[in-house]
Amino acid sequence: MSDRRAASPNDLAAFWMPFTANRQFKAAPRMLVSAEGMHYTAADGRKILDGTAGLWCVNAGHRRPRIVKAIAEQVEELDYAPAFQMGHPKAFELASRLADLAPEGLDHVMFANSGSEAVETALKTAIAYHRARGEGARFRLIGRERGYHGVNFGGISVGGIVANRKMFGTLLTGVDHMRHTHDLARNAFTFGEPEHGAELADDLLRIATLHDPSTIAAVIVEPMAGSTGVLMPPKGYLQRLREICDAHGILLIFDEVITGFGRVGAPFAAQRFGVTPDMIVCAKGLTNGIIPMGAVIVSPKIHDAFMTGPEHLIEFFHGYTYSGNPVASAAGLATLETYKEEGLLTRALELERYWGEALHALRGLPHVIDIRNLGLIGAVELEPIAGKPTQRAFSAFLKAFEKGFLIRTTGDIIALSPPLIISKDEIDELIGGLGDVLKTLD
Ligand code: PXG
Ligand code: PLP
Repeated sequence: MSDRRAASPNDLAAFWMPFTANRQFKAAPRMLVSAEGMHYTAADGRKILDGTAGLWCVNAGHRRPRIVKAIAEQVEELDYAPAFQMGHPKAFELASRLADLAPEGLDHVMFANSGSEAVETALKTAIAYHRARGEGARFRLIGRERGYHGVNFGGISVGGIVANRKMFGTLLTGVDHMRHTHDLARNAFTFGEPEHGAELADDLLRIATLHDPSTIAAVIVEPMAGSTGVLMPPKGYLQRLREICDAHGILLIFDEVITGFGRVGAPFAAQRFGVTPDMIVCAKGLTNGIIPMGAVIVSPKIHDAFMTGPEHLIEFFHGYTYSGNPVASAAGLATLETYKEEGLLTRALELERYWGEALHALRGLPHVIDIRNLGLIGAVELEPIAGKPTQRAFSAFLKAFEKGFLIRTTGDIIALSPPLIISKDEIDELIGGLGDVLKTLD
């Protein structure tokens, strides 16, 4: 090692941080040094109430003993096993548990190491599935405006967040986008699913007609669009998408990276909304955020289409060095046990009314133009400062951190998604604190 390390102790420059205003952060760093349950501890010793479950992932709260122990024991026993042409028991066990948890009809699991990788896996599987069954002309992928599907090339191509796309050239070809469903004029301040907008699903029909439905492989949507600012599905919208896909042989992929694992009061949003897709993409809450892991849960029709040809040949040329990694698998199993033991996968439904009413009580505070809620998700949309979009919400984020709680902002939308273990008192503390911050905004 060179002595460069000694020359720059704790230098913040080397780490080019993801999705961060690096210069602003490094001028006034916000460091978290430990965590337990509903709280972080900041570098200055303050306790910070976690209003966002980390980045929508720590659904069972922080540093849960069962999960920590499972990881420690797994490292002692088997640190790594090759993912290709070899196996280890826990990956199979976790796949089985995930299949049990998923809606009926989704029962095979592929593993990845993040939501972004799981998205790529699902998109490739969709195109390859059609080709495997002799419909290679179905290559188009349809996403949606304001969709977020991670940051890899497939995901940003079907995604619809302009800032995540515009710097990166031509992206994938053969992609089109439906309109988003956000409609403040008709749906502002709705409690739960909005009444208006099911007809926006017919945009899929328009696009399918334009390209001819026989060229479309799959549609990918977030059942509830999280990253883009919490956009709820209008009543009947997802059902309508399912019907159109069925009528035209198009696969429906739900990206449940955020909505999976109890966030909307059921194991998956598919169950909450009563619509079964052909594939579910998940990550984040799969391991309670502790070890990176993603997964794609697929229907037997998709899996079986690949299980042809000579048995000694690889059926699908796709996978990652760390697909089903032993430590991640152990974390996943312990996480699912924790969710089950504590009833966390349905707890958001039990708290939905209390949570939603607390949130909607912020109506009328300065700059608030919408409040929306579902399960243990909430959003407060602010009127942007003229000519300075994002600044008002970001200043709320900074003030909240100063006051001891963590929120997320995207554009001028404040998003809340606390760990599913949150108590009613902590809901009052979080939303009361947010109200106090909103009153002080310019
Ligand atoms: N799909 C969806 C629907 C997501 O929400 C990804 C894919 C990508 O997952 P990875 O693990 O590659 O990040 C996501 C991730 C936020 C926020 O604050 C949201 C995400 C990630 C970071 C921050 O809204 N979503
Ligand atoms: N790049 C190189 C040179 C590799 O050898 C590999 C994997 O073997 C990868 C990228 C992909 O890495 P991963 O399997 O971790 O996604």
